[in-house]
Amino acid sequence: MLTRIDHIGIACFDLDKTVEFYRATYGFEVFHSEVNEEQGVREAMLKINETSDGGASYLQLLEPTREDSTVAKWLDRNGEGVHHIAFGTADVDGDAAAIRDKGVRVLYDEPRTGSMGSRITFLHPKDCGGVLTELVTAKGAEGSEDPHSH
Ligand code: MC0
Repeated sequence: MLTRIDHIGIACFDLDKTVEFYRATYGFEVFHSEVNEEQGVREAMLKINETSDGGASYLQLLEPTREDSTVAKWLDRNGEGVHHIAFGTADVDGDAAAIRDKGVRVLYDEPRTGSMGSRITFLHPKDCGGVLTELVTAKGAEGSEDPHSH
């Protein structure tokens, strides 16, 4: 079950500059940052709020680390802006399988590693009304994000 907006991914050319914009304009601080070599991104997670399923919602600022990364390609075409939306679930495998059964292309056979050790997969934007959509299970949250337990 998808129980929160886990994050909104925002692509930018200069991560440090963008982090400073979000800090100076809104007062959001960096909660976590990392490089994900597999995805070709350097990212900063800005925690916005905790959610009733025991998780949290973030803004995820993304800067490409190499020219052949998906985010570099997207920036080249579109410029900076909202790149994807991610829904949080306690069961990324089960939800991805159920969504695949509905005819939506799930991009990975097995979830890969996302921010903060999460397990992630993506749905093809062409099957989701033009929105690149990610499913996320936070590290250690498998089976624990029960929206009825709070
Ligand atoms: C591409 N398209 C998008 C899009 N990216 N539409 C909406 N939002 C996006 N972000 C559209 C293109 O405009 C194009 O439409 C069509 O999809 C094919 O795009 P393409 O770039 O020519 O083709 P592909 O197949 O090389 O790549 C598209 C695909 C790729 C979605 C498969 O970007 C992908 O694998 N994305 C998932 C991984 C990812 O994005 N990682 C970065 C975030 P037209 O109409 O021109 O045909 S990593 C992350 O977020 C992590 C670390 C985390 O959350 O923890």
